[in-house]
Amino acid sequence: MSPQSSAAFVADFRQAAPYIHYLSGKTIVLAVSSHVLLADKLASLAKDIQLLASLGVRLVLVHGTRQYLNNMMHAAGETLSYHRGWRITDEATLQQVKQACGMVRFDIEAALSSSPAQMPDRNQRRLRVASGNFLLAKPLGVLDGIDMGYTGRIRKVDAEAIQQRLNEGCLVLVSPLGQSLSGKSFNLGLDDAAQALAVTLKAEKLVFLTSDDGVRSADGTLLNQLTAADAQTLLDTSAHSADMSRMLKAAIYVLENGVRRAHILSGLNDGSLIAELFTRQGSGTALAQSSFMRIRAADNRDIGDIISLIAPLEHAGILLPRNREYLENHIHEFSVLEHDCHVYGCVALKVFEQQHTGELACLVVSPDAQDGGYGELLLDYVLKQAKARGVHTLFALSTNTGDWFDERGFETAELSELPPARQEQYLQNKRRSKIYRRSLV
Ligand code: 1C4
Repeated sequence: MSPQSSAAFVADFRQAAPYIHYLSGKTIVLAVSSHVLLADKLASLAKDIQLLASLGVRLVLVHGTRQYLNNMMHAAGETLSYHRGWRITDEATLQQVKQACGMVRFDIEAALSSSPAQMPDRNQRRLRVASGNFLLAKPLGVLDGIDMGYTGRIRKVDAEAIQQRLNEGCLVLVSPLGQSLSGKSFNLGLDDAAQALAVTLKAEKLVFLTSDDGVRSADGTLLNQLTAADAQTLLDTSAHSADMSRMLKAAIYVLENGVRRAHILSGLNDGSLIAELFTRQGSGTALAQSSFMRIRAADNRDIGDIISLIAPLEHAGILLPRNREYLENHIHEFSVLEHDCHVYGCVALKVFEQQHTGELACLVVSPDAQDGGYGELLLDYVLKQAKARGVHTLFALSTNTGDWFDERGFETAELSELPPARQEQYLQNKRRSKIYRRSLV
């Protein structure tokens, strides 16, 4: 490996590491559209799914059938009928749906049975697939005078049975068919089944793998991240395909019902699932109930992350040394910036109440997230915090970040302007840091 590609690999691996840790033991529902399954992408998708399983992700895969059905109906010279976006399933169509489900299941099971290259012991660690009567259905009934036949809605998800299979290390494969208590089968919508599974299983994520790259704005720009409120506005204000509207509605529903993230991405691009789950920029659209980035007060659970951020800079002499004990005693002064559940930055505000002054200290943004404005956001946050606490002058001491403060409204100050306790510490540590001041009044 060349030094350049080795450095790129190390950077990518470092970026992925927190996501690997975070997803291990979590449940993800993958809703795979039939467009993807029919586009010869199953083999590469199966490799990515096996990789996820090998990292300890609990996987439930629910598949679509529409393209298979369309092909079968086309070959028979027939067409499918829809009403209000729902397929009308008569007796003959139900037989076709069952056939399509059978074909898709066998194809998926075969693809997932191939020996994954990344498994150390190829025979023992083969991914096992479990299927079953996990979805209890009820008929949709008569809509606007039209008998929807064997089109159904979810009545109940047998979460206990699915969890049992997941605990055994299986991937659970679910077809969009449900059974009623009277012993009949009903055809279900992929989005309907996927959202019910994600909510009932308290999944971490619902991921739609589709033929679209993700969600696009009215001007066609691919949107990497959306809040549920943004997604609702998009649904209300711009036109989308029927499939995209259904996925967006399902995404909003699951986010409102406890699922942390929904993702809509292309299943046609090789590796898109891995890029979406293990990189900050993703490959499609990630949706969350509220903003992905937030700055919040730190607590003791953040100490490990803060140490990881500051340790290299302490060794380089850029920051003052702060050990775990110090952090435990002063954690109330710290704030952290987190994006998508990972801590990417920290800052502390020390207030000297008698002098109405404060010090912005321990300001760090993780090297893989620098130059993206996080430093500025942390500064703004501390400025607001300081004002709210009656600080008139905010200081920052630095050996090498003077220009950064200069460009953000700070000016140089004298040692004598610092509160006496801070002057004493300054003289003791002999760092001869530059002192910067910004007036807040
Ligand atoms: N000097 C000048 N400009 C800098 C710079 C530097 N050292 N580092 C980055 N920039 C520029 C970038 O080139 C970029 O410029 P551009 O492209 O916009 O023209 C811009 O800043 C990026 O701004 P941003 O808002 O995206 O900023 P981030 O990259 O997100 O974060 C940090 C900026 C400086 C926070 C980040 O680069 C970082 O973490 N650096 C390493 C740690 C560091 O230097 N922190 C500043 C500490 S000063 C210490 C303490 O322990 O309390 C020491 C106290 C003492 O007694 O000596 C502090 C406060 O923590 N003090």
